[in-house]
Amino acid sequence: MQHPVFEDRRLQPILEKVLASQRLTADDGAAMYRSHDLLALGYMANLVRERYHGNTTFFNVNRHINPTDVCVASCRLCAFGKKKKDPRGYTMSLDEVWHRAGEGYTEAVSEFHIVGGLHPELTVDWYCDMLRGLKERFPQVHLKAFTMVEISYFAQRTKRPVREILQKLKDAGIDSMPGGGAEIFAEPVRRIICDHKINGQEWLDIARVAHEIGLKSNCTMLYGHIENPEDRADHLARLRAVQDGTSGFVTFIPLAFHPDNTALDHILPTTGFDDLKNIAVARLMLDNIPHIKAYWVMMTPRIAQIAQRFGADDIDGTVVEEKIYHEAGATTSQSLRREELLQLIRKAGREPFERDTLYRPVQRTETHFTILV
Ligand code: V47
Repeated sequence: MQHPVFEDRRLQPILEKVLASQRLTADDGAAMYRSHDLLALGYMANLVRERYHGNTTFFNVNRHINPTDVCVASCRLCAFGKKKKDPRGYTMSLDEVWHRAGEGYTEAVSEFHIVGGLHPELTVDWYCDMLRGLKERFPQVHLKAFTMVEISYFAQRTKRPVREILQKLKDAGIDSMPGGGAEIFAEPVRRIICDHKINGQEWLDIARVAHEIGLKSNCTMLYGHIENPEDRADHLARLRAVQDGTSGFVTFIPLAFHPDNTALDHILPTTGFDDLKNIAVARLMLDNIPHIKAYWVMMTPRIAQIAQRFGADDIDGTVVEEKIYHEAGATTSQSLRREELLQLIRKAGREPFERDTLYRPVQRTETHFTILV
C-alpha cells in the first residue's frame, strides 16, 4: 500500500515506525504534540486503530453516580468539589444513591460509573454498604467505582494499606475502576493544578496494586491547561510503563480541561484541533492499551464522532446526569440516548458494538440486556 508524504516531514520517521509496529519514544510523542499536521497524525492513528479494532466503534449504556461533591481537597482544576460547610454542596443518603441508580434503569444500563469528592466523614464501611446495596438491587450492573485518589484518601483516613482497602471494596462489589484523577503526572504542573491530590507516582502505584488484585481500570490525562508537549508525552510513557507490567488498563481517555468556575478560569478552553490531536497521539503512543475513548461529554458529540477516524475506537456511553464537566462549563447535554450514539457511530461509517465495561458484547431487548461471554 502506498502511504502519503506528510506535510510535516518530521513525522515521516514516525510513520516508518508505525508501519513496522515499533514502539514510539517520549520524544516522538512530544514531536507529534508539537506538529500541526493533524491529518498526518490522524492517518497514522487510524492505521493503528483499524489494526486493533477494524471498523468497530464501542459504546455502552451507563449511568454516572456522584454520591457527594463535598471534598477536603481544593484543586484549582476542579469546579465540582465543595467544602463541607458550603450550602451548595450535597451528600446523598444510601437510599438516595440506590434510588438515583434506578432512575437510569429504563434503558437497562450495564454500568454504574461512581466517583465523588473526598468526603471527610463518609466511611469505607458506608461505601461498602452502598456497593452491596447496588449489587443487591442491580445484580447485572457492573460497578466501575472510585479513582486512585479516593482510594488513597480511604487508606489515609483508616490508616490501612491501599491493598487492603481495594480488596475490601472489591469484596463489597466493585468490578473495576475508572481512570480519573491522573491529571498530569509531571510534578511542577501537578503542584499548580491539583496540589492537594496524591502525586503522579502514587496514582500509578495504586493502579498497579488494583491490577495486581485483579481489578481492571481505565486511565486518563487532563490536557489543555498549563502543561507542555513534553509533560503530555511523559504522562503517556509512564502509563505505558505500568501497563507493560500489569496489562490492567483497559481504556485511555484524554480529558480536555474545562476552565469555567475553576481557579484557572483565565485559561481558554481547548480547541477541536487539540482534542483530535490528543486522541491521535494517545493511540500512537499507547501501543499496549487496547482502547482509546473519545468521551463525548468532554469533547462534544461532533468531535467525538470525528475522533472515530483519528484513533478512537470508543465513544463512552449514555452517561445520564454528568456533573463534573457541567459544573466546569460543559455545554453538552447531560445524556445521550442509545439511538443517538448509534447514529453518531454509523454516520462516521463505523460499526456500533454495544459492550459492557470489559468490552464483552451486550445483547439487548427493550428493557433487558444479556452479556454474551
Ligand atoms: O478525575 C475535573 C477531570 C475527571 C475538570 O474511566 C476535569 O471511563 C476537565 O475521569 N475540566 C473525571 N476535567 C472524569 C473521568 C472519566 C470520564 C469518563 C470516563 C471515565 C472512565 C473517566 O475529570 C477527574 C479529573 O481528571 N476533571 N475537573 C475540569 N474542570
